[in-house]
Amino acid sequence: MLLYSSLYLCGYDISLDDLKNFRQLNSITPGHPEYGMTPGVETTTGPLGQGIGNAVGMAMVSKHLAAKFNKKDHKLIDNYINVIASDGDMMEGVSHEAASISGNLKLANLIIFYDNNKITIDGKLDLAMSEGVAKRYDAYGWYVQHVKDVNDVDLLIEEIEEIEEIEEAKKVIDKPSLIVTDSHIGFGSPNKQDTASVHGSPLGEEEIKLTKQNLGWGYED
Ligand SMILES: Cc1ncc(C[n+]2csc(CCOP(=O)(O)OP(=O)(O)O)c2C)c(N)n1
Ligand SMILES: [Mg+2]
Repeated sequence: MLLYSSLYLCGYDISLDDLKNFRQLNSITPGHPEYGMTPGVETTTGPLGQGIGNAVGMAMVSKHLAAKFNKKDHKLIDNYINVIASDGDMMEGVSHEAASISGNLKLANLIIFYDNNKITIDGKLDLAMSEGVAKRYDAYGWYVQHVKDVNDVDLLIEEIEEIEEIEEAKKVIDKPSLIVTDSHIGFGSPNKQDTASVHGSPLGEEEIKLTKQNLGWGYED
């Protein structure tokens, strides 16, 4: 929904009705985005870890094109590949291999934001994983930073102004970057925040009301 709503706000050919049809059969806003189905969706995702594999491929291509076409005073290719990845992405083997080779290739144009909400579809993350992801990426040769609470907007602004994780990440020219961002799934929902039940199901009418109250959200729609 973050992807689709961002595309909608950026003027892509996606309507409010398409957003309301999120995750419905035959809608152009399926739970797993698909290349060729939705304007602005440039790669198919869904299998956990695959997005990290895609991103590493994109970062490699970008580096290759830069090496081929950039001139000393004219940088035609200088883009970054920004990724939002989840606990499940960090679990999957494909992401381990992709992260390893991108450390080896020093893909400094790659920045992964790890949504460290410690919840998966099955429940608490430690049912299945308790490793130190940050240390693992450090060992692969990544530049690792930490944002303590992305849902605390004041703290986030303060931290970003203070440490400027993103600018900092861009200054590192010989390592890909991992920014571990601690977060709460279902933020603001009094009964469902930090639970697996909010991973893919709608909150429900009553809980939406309570969440809006809790967040001081004055709109009815
Ligand atoms: C390879 C693979 N295995 C299983 C699934 C099914 N699945 C979808 S989401 C998910 C885990 C969700 O947890 P997380 O990645 O932490 O996302 P969050 O709920 O925190 O947004 C699983 C196992 C999948 N999409 N891909
Ligand atoms: Mg999670």
